Order: sequence, then structure tokens, then C-alpha cells
Amino acid sequence: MSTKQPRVIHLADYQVPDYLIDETHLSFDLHEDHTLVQARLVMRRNPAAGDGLPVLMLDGQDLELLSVVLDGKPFLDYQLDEDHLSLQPNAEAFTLETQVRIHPESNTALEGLYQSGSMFCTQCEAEGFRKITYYLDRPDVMSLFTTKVKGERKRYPVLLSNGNPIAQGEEGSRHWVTWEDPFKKPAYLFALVAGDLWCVEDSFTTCSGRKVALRIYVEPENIDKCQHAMDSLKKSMRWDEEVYGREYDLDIFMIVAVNDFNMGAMENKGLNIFNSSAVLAKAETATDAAHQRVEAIVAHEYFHNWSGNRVTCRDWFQLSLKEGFTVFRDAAFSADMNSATVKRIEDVAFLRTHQFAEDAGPMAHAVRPESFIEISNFYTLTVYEKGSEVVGMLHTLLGPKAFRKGTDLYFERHDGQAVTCDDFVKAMEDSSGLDLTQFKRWYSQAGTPRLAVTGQYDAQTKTYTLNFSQSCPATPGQPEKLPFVIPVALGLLDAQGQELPLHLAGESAPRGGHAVFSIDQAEQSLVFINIPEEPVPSLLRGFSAPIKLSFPYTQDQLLFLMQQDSDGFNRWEAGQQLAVQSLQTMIAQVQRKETPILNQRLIQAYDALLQDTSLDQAMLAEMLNLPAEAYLAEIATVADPLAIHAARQAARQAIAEALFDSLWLRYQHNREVSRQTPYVAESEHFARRALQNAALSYLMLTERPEVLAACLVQFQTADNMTERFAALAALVQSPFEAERETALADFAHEFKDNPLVMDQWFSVQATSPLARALERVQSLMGHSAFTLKNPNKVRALIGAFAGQNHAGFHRVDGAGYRFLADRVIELNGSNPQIAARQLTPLTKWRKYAPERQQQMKAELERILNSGNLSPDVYEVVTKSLA
Ligand code: TYR
Repeated sequence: MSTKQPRVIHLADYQVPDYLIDETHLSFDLHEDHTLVQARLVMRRNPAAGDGLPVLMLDGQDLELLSVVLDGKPFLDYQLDEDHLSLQPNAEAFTLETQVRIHPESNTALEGLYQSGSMFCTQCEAEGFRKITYYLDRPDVMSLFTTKVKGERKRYPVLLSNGNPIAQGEEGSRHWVTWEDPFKKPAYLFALVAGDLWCVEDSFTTCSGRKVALRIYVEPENIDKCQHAMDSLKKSMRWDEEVYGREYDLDIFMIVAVNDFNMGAMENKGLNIFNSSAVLAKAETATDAAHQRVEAIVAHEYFHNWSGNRVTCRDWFQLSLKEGFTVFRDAAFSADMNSATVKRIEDVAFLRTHQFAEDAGPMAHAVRPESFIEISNFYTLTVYEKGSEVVGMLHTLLGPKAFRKGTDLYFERHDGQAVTCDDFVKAMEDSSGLDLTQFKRWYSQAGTPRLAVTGQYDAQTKTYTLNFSQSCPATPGQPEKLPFVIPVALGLLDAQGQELPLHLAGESAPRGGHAVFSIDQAEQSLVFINIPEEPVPSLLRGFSAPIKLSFPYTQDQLLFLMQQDSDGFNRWEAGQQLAVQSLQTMIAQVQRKETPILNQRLIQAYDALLQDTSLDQAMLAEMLNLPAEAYLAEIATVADPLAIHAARQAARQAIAEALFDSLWLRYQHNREVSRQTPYVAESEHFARRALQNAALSYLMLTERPEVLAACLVQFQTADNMTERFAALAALVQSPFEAERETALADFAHEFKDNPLVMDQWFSVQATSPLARALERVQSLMGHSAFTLKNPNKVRALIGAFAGQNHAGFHRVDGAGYRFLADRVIELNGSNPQIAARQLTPLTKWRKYAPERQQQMKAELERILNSGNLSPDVYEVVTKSLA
């Protein structure tokens, strides 16, 4: 069957809803082979939508309609098509009742109501509610919900929905609970859970003294892995009160962990549903990174209660209104809980590698997109991560005080409303008095702006001039761009590394040693006076804008910034630039079949860092980490994945050999402290283990027996997953075949019943740069712990291989591409959202040399012609080929 051409939805076509739903009364009757859903909707004509009574069109998909009742009378005069139930109301206000039958037990797309293992759960964002009942499934229709859930008492002792429980009862072997949510909400925030779940309970007293019950529900075997999420929740609640003045508003806050989930987690009102990978964590089974991810996602979903739920989006083009802002909030929270500089480094490295690639590729879109076929495809790095950077730039331009005034105004003005990105910016304008008209181009123009900077020192007049030239490449549908407002935080350093006072010509006084300047024209200069010597500029400190900045630094200047800059982020950045320069030379050497030689000065700089015991260890670990292969590919004009891999490996090897003694000393010291310290999930401990494991990963490249022995001991005896997994990863990448295979087998044996740990086990093999990675991945697909039905498994094995194993995926024979295309075709039928996401590596085909381009394109075409494509996959494939 060929694919039917899906409809394109445009922001410009937005219209207010014709009808409103004041009350939504739902009743679910859960059975093993079907579920009955009754909906009673108290509706009225939307006064803002004009006169007359237009046809009412309710959204609905895959529903078996059993009955329609209008104002208490059976009603037959309706029309049904694949996506709607339409009828003509004859009054301004009316009550519509429907009954439908649905099949959660066979719902593999994991949208709407579905089963995960033995439990029922929902995922309604963005348009899943229409798979539950006929409704106005759009975020600007907000309603008061009452939900009755009925099921077998034995199988489903726990029955949950949004809000507070108000009634319950028994009917033979079945029981029911009715929940009432006192806050109006759009349907995408609806949730229902039924299952045999245990819960960990705690409480939180809000700033106004209200006691809120906190519950985390999990399957019984996971009851010992909830404490970290609970601690994170309480920290988030306190932080949002202290930093944003936001108090929680219900008497109960629930989190439920489910194994089958398309994304990280979902902020349903009062009943957050989480991918179990984003809740469960304890020392023995979760790494430090997993602990930090849990903390960040718990915070993110909790913060949505205000930035998303109390104030929501008018339409899905405004998605970044809630997601960009909430990512900004959770990043600030994580920065406060851990090392702020390291958090910033991680976020920027991620943004530059992945979001910049998206912004330069066929799916490039603005933070507020103009059109889409399938909204699920727009839960992107651009909407989330770049959206967060845009809010961050507002924070930088306004300063913390005016920004907070702005968020207070935004929450107060729009509480209970569904609003737009413009409304958010307007609140910032009104609180600060700034005109943000031009700034708003960040919401409408796609692409990563470039800022070329040069500096000129005039010894005679003691002035230093910075010249800025900005541009932005064309993106699909946007050939020309207008200048952005780019906040550039900077300092000018003297030879001792001291900040010189920043005194702009024409201004009466200096602005201090560190200041933010708005660059808002295509060409622009800043002239600084009273500069006694030629300074080294430290530009874009803290990565104050999501752009590609270039400055013709000499190696000496980069080394100087790496050692001297008071801005921690820019110290790291200088080291990265130096490493990029050297790696690019090495890549060219590999391509010419020469021996790649690492710049000695980089080695010396790393050595100096290793000697500096005052440096934060997490920071040191970051600084020793060479730019990722994916980043080197992103910044290349034509990416050569095999040469990139070979060059980076050679560089790592050279560092390991040259700095063996210092790395070994650091490793042994930290390992000893770890051995003597019980596991603590806190920043100082994360830092120690990060450096220990970064050192181990280098040291193993030397293949020395004492390192192998230490690695095996760490693997076998450490009491926490962070150390064990790092040792396993080092073994998996090593040539010690016997040790590697034994370790993998032991690990799988020990954790065979823990799906999240098995995900790690799949990933570590999928990302191994050793030969025959694809064959290994193929054979792992047959492992008893693997299934294509579980999104975490797909991501752990297929996603990790195609997205992170560049050498394996880009094999010259094209087998990696074929493998991925086959999986996408398979997944298209069962889970379109996941299928579309797995496509990302193939969409980057234009980055590679002609032969690879041909192979990758051919696979995209094969997918396109495989027939019966979901709108999700259709959109990504056609846009990639366009
Ligand atoms: N709103 C969720 C978040 O906090 C994301 C999400 C979106 C989750 C769609 C699930 C889903 O199907 O980021």
C-alpha cells in the first residue's frame, strides 16, 4: 500500500475553538481485552468565536463509537470519519455524552491509553487524548475533569487519575475510584494509571504551610529505587518556591514509573508519568549520570506545574513556551544542586553537537515552527534546548531581577490561560521596559547564527576595537535572515590574566571587568578606551548566545585562556578549540595516510591541568575530554567518520602514553577514596568518580597489565554502578578479549532481571568502536532481554549504535545504513514516534562524501517506498530528501 499524503498544519491558520468544554466527566471500565470509555461533556459555544452555531467537530482516532446522547436524548444524526465525530448542536449550551470502546491491550504506539506490562497508563501529549474518547483535543480548550476508573480489584489495586480522590466503591470483584481535578486543564494533561503498584510516601510543607502528600508508585521489585527521585522532588519544590516564588497547588503529587514510554516523562496535572529510567536510581544499579538525569527530569516535570500546566500553550506551535522555559528552569536548578560550570559545559557540548546539527539539516525549524505534519516530530532539540537558550538570553539581557519580575508578571497575568510565546516576551518587555521586537527573531528564524569577531589594538590611543559581523545560513523555507540580538558576555584580559575595566568610548564610566553587550546589527564595532596593552578577549562567556563565534586566536592565546580565564566555561572552551585545531590536523593526516601526530602543546596543557590540585575535579574531567566524534563531524564541511574516529583514537592514545604517570596517580588516589567512601549521590562525589573514570578510560589505552588488573578489581568489587560500569566500558573498548567477554557475561548474569541495567549493557556494546559492532548489535537483537516493543531497548541498542558508533554505523559497505532503515520500516508499523526518531542519523546524509550520500539517500528512498508510512516517518523522510 502506498502512503496517503498527510495534511500540513500551519501556525498562520490558527483559529479560536468554536466550542468550549466547561466540564469533562469520564468513566473508564478497564478489561483485559477492551476498555469502555464514557464521556459527559458540558459544552457551550465559545463567545470569542463569533455568531451562529457551526458544526461541532470532535477529534477521535481508532475509537469504536457505541452511543451518542445529546442533552439526555439518544442522538443519531452525527457524521463519522477517520478522525472526527461531527454533529450540529441546536443550542448555545448543551451536554454531550458518548460511549466508545478502545483497545489499550493492543496499543503499541504508546499514545492514548495503553498497557505497559500488567499496568494501564496514558500518554496524551500532544494528541493522544483523541485515542481515548471524542474530544476537542487542543491545548486551548481547558476543562474541569472528573474521572471514575473501574477495574478488577486483584489485578489493579491502585487506580489513579489527576487531582484528588473523592469517592470509591466495590462491585463484586471490581472496584472503582473517582478523582476530581480542581484546576482547569487541556486534555493533553489528562492521566490515568491502574496497576498492582507499591508506593513510597513522603510529604512536603509548602511555603504557606500546606502539607502535600508525595507518592512515587512503582512495580514492587523497584520499591528500593525511589529515594533519590523523592529527594529530588522535595528539592525541586523548595527551589521553585525560593527562586520563582511558585508554590504547589494540590494536596497530593504523584509520580508513576512505567517501563514502556516514548519519552522521558510527562507532567500530567498532579500525576506525572515517568519512563522508569527517569525515576529509578540507587547506587548499585544506576550511574552518577543516571542519578543526575533523574534529578533533572523530576525537576523538569515538577516545574511544568506552573510553566506548562497553570499557564499552558495556546497551540502546539507554542510548544517552546512551556518546554524551552522549563528546560531553562531545570538547568538552573541542576546548576544550583551540582557544579554550575560543569552543567553549563555539558549542556553546551550537547547543544552544539546535536541541536546545531538539527538546525543545519533538513528538519531545521524555528523555536516556534511555522508548520508541521506530525507534532510529535517537533519535540526537538530546537524547541527544547535552543528554546531554553532563548529564555537564557532574556535572563542575560534583563538581569536576574527584571527577569524574575517578568516571570511573576507572566504567571499572574496568564494563570489559567493558554497563551503564546509572544505573551511570554510581552511580560518580559513590560517588566523591564526593554523593546524586544528584534529579539523575537530568535523565535521565528531557524538556523545557527554565526558571529565573526576580530580585534584591533591601537597602542597610540590605547583603544581596543572589537569588530562583529553576523550572518545566518539559509534553512528550509527561509532563504534570507535578518540580524539577531546577540548578547555577548565578555572580558578583556591583561598579560597577568586580570580583567581590564570595560570602558566603551562615549560612555562616562567603565562597566566593570565583565559585561554583556548586545550585538544587533549585521556589522558592528565596540571601541574600548584606556586599554594599556593589547588584551586577550574572552568572548561569549558562559556561552551567552547559541551561536557559532569565531575569533582568530593564536595557540598561545588559547593556552593562556585555558589557564587564566576567570570564566570557567571559557577555560574549557579554549581547551576545546585547541583540541579541535589539533584534531582537524590529525584528521587530514589520516586522510593522507600519514601517522597522525597530536600537538605537544595540548599534551603539556593537559599535564599542567593534572598537576593543578586546586582545580575542581569534575571540571578537570571535562577539560580532559576531547571533543566528541559527533561534534567533529558537525563542524566539518565534509565529515569523514572513519578518519575522525581514527584521529581521535590516536589523540587519546597519545595523551594516555604521555601523561601516564599523572593519570595513574590521580586514578589510584581517587579510586582509594571511592573504595573507602560509601556511595553518595552528591556533586563532590560525582566529581571524584568522574575524574577517576576519565583517567581509567585513558589508562586502559596503554594496555599495561597493572591498569588491566586495577580495572578488573574496580569492575568486580566496586559497590556502585558508576565505578562498575566505567570499568566495564573500558574493558569493552579494550583489546583484552577474554576479560571483556567474561565481564560482559558476568554483568548480564548478575543484572538479567533489571531492564534498566540491561539497557546499559546493550548500549556499551552498541557503542563499542571495535570491529564487527553491527554484527554484535544484530545478534543482540535476538537476546532474551531485547524487544523492539520497548522504546528504551530500541534507544539502547539501535539508537546508540546509529547515533553514537560513528565508525560502526558509517561502515563503507553501507550495512549500517541498511540495518537502520530496516528497523525504521519495522517500527513504523508498531510505534511511529520511535520510528521517526530513530531516523535522525540518516537525515544527516548531506554531511558526507558523495558515495556515502548515495548509500544513505538510497535507504531513505527505500523507506519512503516501503508503503503505508505513518505521518511521523513520512514527514521526516520526505523533508530529508527534499
Ligand atoms: N512534556 C514532556 C516533557 O516534559 C514531553 C513529552 C512529550 C512526553 C510527548 C511524552 C510525549 O509523548 O518534556
